Amino acid sequence: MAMVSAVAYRQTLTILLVISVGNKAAASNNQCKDSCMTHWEEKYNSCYRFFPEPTTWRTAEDTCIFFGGNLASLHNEETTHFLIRLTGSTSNKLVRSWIGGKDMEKEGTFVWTDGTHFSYENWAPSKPDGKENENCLTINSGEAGQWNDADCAKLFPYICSYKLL
Ligand SMILES: [Ca+2]
Ligand SMILES: [Ca+2]
Repeated sequence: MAMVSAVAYRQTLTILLVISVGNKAAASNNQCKDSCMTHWEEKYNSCYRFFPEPTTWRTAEDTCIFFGGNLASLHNEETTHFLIRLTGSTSNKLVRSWIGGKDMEKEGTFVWTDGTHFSYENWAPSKPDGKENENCLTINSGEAGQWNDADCAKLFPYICSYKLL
């Protein structure tokens, strides 16, 4: 178990290092925090970026934290439509992706990792259905934009966001 964790940790560091090197130029050109960094898109005063590389939910959240944000939280239909487009999803092609909802602390009580209020919900029919085995939220399951709880160890692309100051 300890070895598995160590390997996962090293993989995380490697991923972060690669992302870090790739974004260094972009970050240094964005001293002002009133616009989004290169590769990030603005919506409602937050910046969003889709990461297509499938990872575990925890690694995804850690990567988002590295960029000063969290996995995306959702609070309205407009942002849902925005994220459908950002992930390249259509009614015929669903790109199931991690977002920041979790219920591992208390089964059935979902919270957002960015600390915002969990009020808007967009579950696919008969979801959530995973009980204690599925404690992490994905978008684009069932229909585009709809949510499904998933095993946090599964590998999916993910969406990070951070708030503009
Ligand atoms: Ca659960
Ligand atoms: Ca499920």
